[in-house]
Amino acid sequence: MFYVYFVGTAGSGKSTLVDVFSRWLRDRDQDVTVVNLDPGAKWLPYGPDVDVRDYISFEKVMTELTLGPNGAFIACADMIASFAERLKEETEKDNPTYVLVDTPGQMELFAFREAGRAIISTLCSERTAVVYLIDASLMRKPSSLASSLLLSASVRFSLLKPQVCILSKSDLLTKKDREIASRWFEHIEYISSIIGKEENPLLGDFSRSIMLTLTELESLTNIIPVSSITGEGLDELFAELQRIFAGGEEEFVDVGPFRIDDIWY
Ligand SMILES: Nc1nc2c(ncn2[C@@H]2O[C@H](COP(=O)(O)OP(=O)(O)OP(=O)(O)O)[C@@H](O)[C@H]2O)c(=O)[nH]1
Ligand SMILES: [Mg+2]
Repeated sequence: MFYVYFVGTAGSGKSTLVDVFSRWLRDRDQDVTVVNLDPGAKWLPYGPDVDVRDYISFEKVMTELTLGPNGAFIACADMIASFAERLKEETEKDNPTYVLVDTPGQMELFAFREAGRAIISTLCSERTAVVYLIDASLMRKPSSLASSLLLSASVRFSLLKPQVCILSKSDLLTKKDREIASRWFEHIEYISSIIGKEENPLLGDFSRSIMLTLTELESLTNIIPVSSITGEGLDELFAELQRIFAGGEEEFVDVGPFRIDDIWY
């Protein structure tokens, strides 16, 4: 059983890709279970096999705990972790080969809180990969791509799982966008020269520093352009996941939850 979590900023195309990729896999005779972890989802493009909304009502959490939407989302995120064992049982019931997990629009609730890591480790700590979506609309400037890559690296360091970075909604990419994305990794000098031309010199310096830091951290990996509309990149995404699950990418060593004692003693 292989778990794939789709993570990305709000509206980056996670749910649509989970829908399209699950159908793509099923067309290739793969057994797939789709899990929705977004308690606030009003509508989903797919019918989830396992749905966190069966356990938690976002509206109820808001009214009963008299919380605003952000507070309610945080409360829900922590509650989901306490249902993780039940979600796992439900997910494993049909013994699927692939489990595709759609995560909440408020990415930080899943990626940067302890609850997200707890859910991942309860469902299945090994044989897990993260697909990180960078919205193609953030590709308008090299500096936007730089900050998106930094966010992607933050998610990687927070969740400590092998990660595939994709440029979602690739049907919206211009020829120039594609050129920048494809050459980002190959020709650092070329990209530095593009960034240097940005109007605000501070942005240029900032982006260049981010890029060099990511290079040092070996966090610059290939970005796969993927479109849920044209189907571009789905085969490449699948191949990359296969490579990870076949053991092609080393996992970070998971040192478990952070404890303050670790610093002092
Ligand atoms: N052009 C284009 N639009 C897309 C693609 N994928 C998704 N969209 C559109 O982008 C919008 C957001 O898509 P969702 O799949 O709901 O994104 P999401 O990341 O699940 O959104 P949240 O859960 O609210 O964070 C919708 O209007 C989709 O139709 C794509 O590949 N190409
Ligand atoms: Mg969604």
